[in-house]
Amino acid sequence: MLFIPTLISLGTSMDLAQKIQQLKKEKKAIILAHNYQRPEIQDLADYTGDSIELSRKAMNEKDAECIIFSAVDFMAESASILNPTKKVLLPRKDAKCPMAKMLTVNQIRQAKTKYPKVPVVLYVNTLAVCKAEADICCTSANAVEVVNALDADTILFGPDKNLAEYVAEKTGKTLIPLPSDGYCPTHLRFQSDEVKVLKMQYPNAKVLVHPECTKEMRLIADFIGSTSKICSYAKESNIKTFIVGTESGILHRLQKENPAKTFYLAFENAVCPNMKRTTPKDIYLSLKEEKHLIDIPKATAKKAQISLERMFEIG
Ligand code: CIZ
Ligand code: SF4
Repeated sequence: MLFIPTLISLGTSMDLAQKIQQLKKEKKAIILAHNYQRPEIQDLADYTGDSIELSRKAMNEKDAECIIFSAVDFMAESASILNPTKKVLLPRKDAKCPMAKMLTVNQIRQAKTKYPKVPVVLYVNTLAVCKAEADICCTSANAVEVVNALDADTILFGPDKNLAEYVAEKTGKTLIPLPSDGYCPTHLRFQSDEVKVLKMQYPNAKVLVHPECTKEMRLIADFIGSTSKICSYAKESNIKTFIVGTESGILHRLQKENPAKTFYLAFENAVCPNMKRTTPKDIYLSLKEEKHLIDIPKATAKKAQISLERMFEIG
């Protein structure tokens, strides 16, 4: 029962795949796909991973001049900030993360005025203009480490309230959520009751949950981690069956990397519509017409880069 609603991989036609390969060579391009992308996009990509893993891959690809970043807006922005000499293209302009939109520059500035000595930690799921206002960024893979490393007991943290709550539990620090109720609509849909039903069917299964899920999901989890950490946990574990609480796209990578293991999505409709906008045809058009170029004003990019680099110094 590996169920991904309406997203059965149809693959990419030979013709289209060949054209993409040809254009990739001509443009000295690489294709990076987030773990939540459609299976056929993951299969086309040079690398699949989480947003920062992918940005760092791009940094190591010295000969690449162009990066097709198949994901959502803030991820392509991070790749562009970290790879200022390369063209970064987001194949679908309308692939936008609703959680990233929940935080505005004004909200950050107001919070800074209200709490002048409190450091601002922003999850990478923020737009570049917001990253530019942060003291440091974090991902779901290193948020606990980043907050622990700061010489402060109270921290402004945004935009995901669930991640803030999880990091507060792990570090014992006070995290003030910014905004007060930021969330990922896809991860919010997971419910512990559905996991309990699956656990009855598969009593030996381990439950792997993303920290963007609610507390009731975290309480039922055997392991809480980012997509990259969920992938390494599944690979290293001796267990053969897993119930997974994150976006559906991850199942393709998990199954591909662990053919002898079985993965069940904790909620069948855990689909992020923005992550699923991009199709192989969009990748082709993006390469051919060099669209949509991420173009962040230099001053903003520079400040956002500092927030990201501070994170790398820790994590
Ligand atoms: O940064 C990423 O890639 C996100 C948002 C998800 C994850 O946990 O990998
Ligand atoms: Fe944003 Fe959630 Fe979609 Fe990730 S899964 S891109 S956090 S809406």
